[in-house]
Amino acid sequence: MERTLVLIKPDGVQRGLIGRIVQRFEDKGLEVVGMKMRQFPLALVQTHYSDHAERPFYKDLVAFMTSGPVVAIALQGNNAIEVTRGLMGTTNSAAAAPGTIRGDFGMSFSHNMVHGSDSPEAAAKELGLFFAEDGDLVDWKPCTRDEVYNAAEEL
Ligand code: IDP
Ligand code: MG
Repeated sequence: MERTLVLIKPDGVQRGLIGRIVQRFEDKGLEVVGMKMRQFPLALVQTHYSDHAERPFYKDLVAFMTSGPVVAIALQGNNAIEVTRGLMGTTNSAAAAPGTIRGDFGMSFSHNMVHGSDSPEAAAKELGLFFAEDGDLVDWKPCTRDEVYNAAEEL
């Protein structure tokens, strides 16, 4: 199964959306295998967004992401990266489709409540930044897994 990193950004935490955002992922059948809340250090957030270092919004982005508490979540499932990005919606919340997290809860490009890894390489990098391999991630099998998936086809 694939793993991906989700961040609930400071706007999502401040607006009291942690529960409703996590609910979306649980409802879909994604499995939570790690979760921590921190005001993460600047160096970590800069490394996390290093691919965007040359973009005009980079400085504001890292300032925003270190301005308050963030919830980091490790999710697991078949095709978890793409499924998670689909649940999040497009980057600009105002244009994101209804039914997605950004489409249902937001109006902003930058205050768009959630981050999700966009490739297997990014997921590996980002999970490694936010979670220690030894101890921070939990290997477990939800008792619902054999119902969420058709084991004959998908597991
Ligand atoms: P993503 O979060 O949908 O993957 P990225 O292009 O990876 O979007 O950008 C990272 C984050 O930077 C976005 O989630 C958003 O918060 C911010 N961002 C991206 N593009 C813009 C922009 O044009 N204006 C303001 N903020 C932006
Ligand atoms: Mg991105």
